[in-house]
Amino acid sequence: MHYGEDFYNAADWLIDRNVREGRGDKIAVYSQHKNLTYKELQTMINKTGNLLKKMGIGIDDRVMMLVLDIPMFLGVFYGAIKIGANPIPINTMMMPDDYKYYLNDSRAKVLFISDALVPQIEAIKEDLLYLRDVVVINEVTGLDLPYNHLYNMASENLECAYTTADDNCFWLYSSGSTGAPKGVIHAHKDMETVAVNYARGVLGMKESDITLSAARLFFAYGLGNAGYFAFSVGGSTILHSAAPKPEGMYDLFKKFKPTVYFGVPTLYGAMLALQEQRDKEAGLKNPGPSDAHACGSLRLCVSAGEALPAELYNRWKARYGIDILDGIGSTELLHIYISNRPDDIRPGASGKATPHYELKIVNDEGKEAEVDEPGTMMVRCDSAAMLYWKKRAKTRATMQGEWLNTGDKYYRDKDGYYFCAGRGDDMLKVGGIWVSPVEVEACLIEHPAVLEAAVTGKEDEEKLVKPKAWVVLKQGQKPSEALAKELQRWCLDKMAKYKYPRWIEFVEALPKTPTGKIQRFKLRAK
Ligand code: 3UK
Repeated sequence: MHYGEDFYNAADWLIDRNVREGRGDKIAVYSQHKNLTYKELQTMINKTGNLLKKMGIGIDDRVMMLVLDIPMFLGVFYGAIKIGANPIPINTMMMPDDYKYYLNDSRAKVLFISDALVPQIEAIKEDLLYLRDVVVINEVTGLDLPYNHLYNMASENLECAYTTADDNCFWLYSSGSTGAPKGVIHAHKDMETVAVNYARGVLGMKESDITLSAARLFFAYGLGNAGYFAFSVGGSTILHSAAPKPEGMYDLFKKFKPTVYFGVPTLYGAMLALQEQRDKEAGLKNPGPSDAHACGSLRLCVSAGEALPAELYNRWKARYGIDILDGIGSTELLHIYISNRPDDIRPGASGKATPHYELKIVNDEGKEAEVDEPGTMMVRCDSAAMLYWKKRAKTRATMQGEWLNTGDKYYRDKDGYYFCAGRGDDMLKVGGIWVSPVEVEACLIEHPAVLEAAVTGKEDEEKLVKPKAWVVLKQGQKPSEALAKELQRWCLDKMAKYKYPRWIEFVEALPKTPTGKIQRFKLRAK
């Protein structure tokens, strides 16, 4: 292939460059069942890229990925990118109807799916309009036949497609309070922009670092943490396919000795609770950093997805002597654009702008907000998504020329630190993942006993927001503990588990505007 000067391919910069620069024998990926050197990772990517080509996939085609955090995730993701196709990693915790939407909306021609998730698509097989092939992956044995055969036969050599910095590279889906999830399209250069400015610029990531992420690779947060930060500096990453649980995280700390850990507030809370329980059982009176064996290899922790309460930061720091850097990111901006710094931490604040990311807070009059005045956070940077796939109105509302409207309310204090002041819409972040109150309400209303429902965020004992439902029952129905439990069960069965209301309060009526819109802010104030 003869490339022009504008050639740029993300897989070339992140993977092939490491081999060219002599890191071929260095471990790139640690995982439960196997470790991969950079050379082995490159080979896996090349073979997968060649397999895709054999299947008729080429430049600008979409490849959907319903894949757990296993090494082959990287094979498919970068294999697709290398041939100019666009991988679309999808949340593995959703329901069949969600997958039907993603597959038909994106018009992906092929789906790679972890074997454990296959039952999720059985029921929708007949409704898929564009999907041609399904490739099933087992973490240990590899691809199902006949693809395993094709993979084994595939060449270990693969040239990059002639792509450029601005070419479509990958998509991620993001959900809003109303309307269907939006396909967020990122360009080839976006991962490098994030890696250079945030991973190197803020975290000081270097070749000796080993990353571990509680957030899965299909989130923009997890994709950076475990899918490309380490590769951007010739470091190593740890992949684990089990759901992130406190016990499992400590086991991974011990086994793989990460240097940078990326968590979410809920998990930091749960990990501390477990540690405090263990301290108690061991009869430790004043446990502190001196017996911090559990986190001995870490130099830094990161939190994102939702605000990290100062109290959690303080408890973690007191127990382990390690800082947690809270930072805010989004799928649209790809990663963290405001962050605390290792030498400059304000517990309870998001911090200051990532280098080369410009911030502007706009008040209700459309003017730049004063110190301490809340407004909408706008960001100008080079890693912003180009558009939402075939959603023009939403694209226009969010991608406003050079500035991107984050939808977050923020204010800046006199010292220049940025503080999160909630959302402009009613969206909730639960364990770092979006929950739309409208979706939970719609699910509750389907229950035969429910007339109306409203869902708002309520802080639990750790000061982390979880969904609470306010329910108006149909005539003849009586509020009871048992009915509340039944409604929770109903939600658990019909939606991804993290969305169910943790509290149910029965009320006579819901506060509404004259036009009949639920006033969730009035319920929040109750
Ligand atoms: C909220 C936060 C307060 C905020 C993400 C790191 O979460 C990520 O992306 P999403 O698209 O959600 C974005 C929204 O989540 N949020 C995220 N982090 C914080 N609010 N403090 C925080 N530290 O409403 C934001 O608009 O799912 C996080 C890196 C990449 C990401 N995509």
